[in-house]
Amino acid sequence: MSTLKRVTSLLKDQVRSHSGPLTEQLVREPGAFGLGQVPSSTAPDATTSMVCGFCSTGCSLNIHIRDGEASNLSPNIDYPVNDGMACPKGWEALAPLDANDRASVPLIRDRQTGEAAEVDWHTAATTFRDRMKAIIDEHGPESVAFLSTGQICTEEMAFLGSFAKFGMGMLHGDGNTRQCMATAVRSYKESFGFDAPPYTYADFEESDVIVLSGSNLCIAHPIMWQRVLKNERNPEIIVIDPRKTETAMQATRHVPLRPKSDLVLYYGLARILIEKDLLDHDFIAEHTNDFDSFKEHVEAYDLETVVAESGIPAEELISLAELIGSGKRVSFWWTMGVNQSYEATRTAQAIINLSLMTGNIGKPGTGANSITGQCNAMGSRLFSNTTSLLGGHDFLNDDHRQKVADLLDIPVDRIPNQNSLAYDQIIDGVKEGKIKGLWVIATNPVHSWIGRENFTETLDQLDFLVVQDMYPSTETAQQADLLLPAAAWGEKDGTLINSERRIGIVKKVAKAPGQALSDFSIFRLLADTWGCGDLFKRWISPEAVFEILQELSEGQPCDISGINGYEQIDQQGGLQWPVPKGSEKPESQRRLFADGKFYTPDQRARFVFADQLPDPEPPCDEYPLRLLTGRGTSAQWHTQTRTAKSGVLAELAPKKNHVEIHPDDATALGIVSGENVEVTSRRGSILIQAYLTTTVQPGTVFIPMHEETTNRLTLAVFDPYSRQPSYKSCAIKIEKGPATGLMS
Ligand SMILES: Nc1nc2c(c(=O)[nH]1)N[C@H]1C(S)=C(S)[C@@H](COP(=O)(O)OP(=O)(O)OC[C@H]3O[C@@H](n4cnc5c(=O)[nH]c(N)nc54)[C@H](O)[C@@H]3O)O[C@H]1N2
Ligand SMILES: Nc1nc2c(c(=O)[nH]1)N[C@H]1C(S)=C(S)[C@@H](COP(=O)(O)OP(=O)(O)OC[C@H]3O[C@@H](n4cnc5c(=O)[nH]c(N)nc54)[C@H](O)[C@@H]3O)O[C@H]1N2
Ligand code: SF4
Ligand SMILES: [Mo]
Repeated sequence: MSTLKRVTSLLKDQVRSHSGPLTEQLVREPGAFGLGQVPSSTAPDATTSMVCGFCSTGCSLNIHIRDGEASNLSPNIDYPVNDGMACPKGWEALAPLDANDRASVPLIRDRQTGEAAEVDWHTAATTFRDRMKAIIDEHGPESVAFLSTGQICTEEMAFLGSFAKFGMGMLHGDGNTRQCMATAVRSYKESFGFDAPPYTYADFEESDVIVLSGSNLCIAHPIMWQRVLKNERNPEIIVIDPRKTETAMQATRHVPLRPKSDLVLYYGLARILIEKDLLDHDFIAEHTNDFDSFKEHVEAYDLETVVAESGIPAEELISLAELIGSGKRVSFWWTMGVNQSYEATRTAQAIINLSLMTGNIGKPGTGANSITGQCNAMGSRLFSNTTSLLGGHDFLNDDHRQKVADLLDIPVDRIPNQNSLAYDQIIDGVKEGKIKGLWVIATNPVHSWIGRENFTETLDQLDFLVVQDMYPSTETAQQADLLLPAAAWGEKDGTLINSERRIGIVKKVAKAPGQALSDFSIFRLLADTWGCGDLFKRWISPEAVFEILQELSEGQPCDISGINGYEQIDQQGGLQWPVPKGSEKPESQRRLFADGKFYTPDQRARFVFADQLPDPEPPCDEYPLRLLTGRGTSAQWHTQTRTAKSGVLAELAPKKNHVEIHPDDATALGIVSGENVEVTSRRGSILIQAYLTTTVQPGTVFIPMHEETTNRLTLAVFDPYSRQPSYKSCAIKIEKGPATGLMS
């Protein structure tokens, strides 16, 4: 019997006992639930293209299908993002699907014995319903929450957020996009009136001056870096990063500022621009508000202060400001070195302010451009129903709630009129025993959450932990009371939105293992079992949900109501929002704000600024070094549940976890390269190999985030506006470790 037939018949046996529209459909149409052949439109031997499911670049990959199953891939040469290129993760994107530890059947874990028993989907879905309902009945809707992701399809995120909040009555749900993009969201909303990254990747090629702040493009977005290299204008490439990263090495200028001195640096640059009158006065007058008070604010950031705090010499600061002020087309790009800080939002806005005051926005090669991280972080920002109500709406706005209720044909009182707790507040809720049921989808917080030294104990306090993942082996899945096995990228249909607002298609080109279902189908099954399937009558397929999202977006800045189904997206090389109804065939590269009109009520951008905040944990006598964390290599993805499954990628990754130390610090500590050392923060201690390098400044060290132990050290502090974790700084000490053993 073929695998497909075996799986289908197995599934039929298992769901036969349960009646109900959903499970009947499951038996009738296994394909609709992620089981079955690749799409019928794809011939048994064919090539189809889809966007990559790792990073937010959104490269298109040609998937070569043999005997109805993806057999190989190559980068698409006809896509406006990657022009025929892919990074190692893209080339190896199919490998994680074949891993031998894929989750293929739902599991229920016995807490006493720790043993996990295989169950059928009916048991899994009714267990989910009964245990979550029991918690809600006893402790109220605030006692359950979900933590989601930027790595599933937009339609899936929307279904999850809608089922959880409108169907189950949950009030609290957040996602790993909080760890990643919350700062950009908040700063854009305040400065531009909507969460709207304005750029298109062509801007990399059309700039004269490219300023990269806290962004290691060569490692984290290698194909964006390839776009930079295609720039024929001989651009100045300025990298503002305390480390001499791979990107800094390739740049024309590296600005090795002291960690966490960005705000002072950008205010200082603004002051020089004002002093030297390198401003776009017309743009400021016609399209912005609050410049005069900003000008007053930056008065305090004189050269002496900025030199002292940033460590960048005065002449370097002046020449940097002159480059920015006199460049015709200056683009500012930032990533986690900015977003992940205790004063992240105001820092991002300080960058936005530089672009506004020099009029570098809305024109080719310009912009205040936040680069996203995960393949669908942008989808989650707009449609996950977590921080904002579906389609960038506001839970606190009665008109928005009514509009969404009418469009979805659900009672308005199903839509919460309060904001969800943020990720850290949900975790606090678990610690305090207020949140007793938690559903974790496509994220691995036991590894990735900040300062998580007691995280496993925290999760143990829950009455019920549900994890929905493609592997049962992740650090978080191993703790689950109920594991829901999910189909992965390549095994399901839907859309992802990349960094430049481009909606791209993903397709089912491989069968999910065993009984694993697409996240979409899991949400359908759970909604039906919960008894609220009626609310989601129209939510029958990813494309049907895409249509609903189009309706919800109408009239919003992210209006996509004019897209003619998946087919148009597929044929046109992805589509950048907005595409309102009646749009002409959209150009393949589009940026926002060409008319100088922003999304604020008076259509003007705002200069937003604030005083510096105190560093929550500066180095001190006991912990004299500063720890930075981030991406290690282009072959490693986050907690490595996927990339570790590829032999090729594993070969490209470091064999041992390591801490990068400056030789001066190492000498002072008597440490040689390759030696075991103990790195200790106020929260914990880890053993790790020392790697001596001058890419880090004396007094700072760097540990990649890919190793499970890194976040035992980090300090759980958050930006007050975005509540994004400050992953990139805490105080540590290093001591010589045991001579042998214990190393990972
Ligand atoms: N290979 C690979 N690619 C990825 C990912 C991955 O895991 N692996 N993850 C994706 C995701 S989700 C994201 S969010 C992006 C992240 O992409 P990036 O933000 O580019 O990556 P990071 O290494 O986290 O951080 C960037 C830089 O910030 C610097 N930094 C630290 N502190 C400061 C500071 O105070 N000021 C300044 N200016 N810089 C500072 C660090 O030295 C680091 O080089 O990458 C995406 N791409
Ligand atoms: N110290 C430190 N920590 C950090 C960072 C840092 O710079 N420093 N960066 C932070 C950032 S920016 C991010 S984005 C986070 C990332 O942190 P995580 O989200 O925890 O990392 P991932 O390894 O990407 O986890 C994704 C999970 O989803 C599963 N998965 C993949 N595809 C699917 C699917 O289609 N369906 C389902 N159901 N599951 C799927 C994977 O197996 C994996 O378990 O880490 C954060 N943590
Ligand atoms: S750059 Fe990002 S989207 Fe492109 S192939 Fe690599 S991981 Fe995939
Ligand atoms: Mo991220």
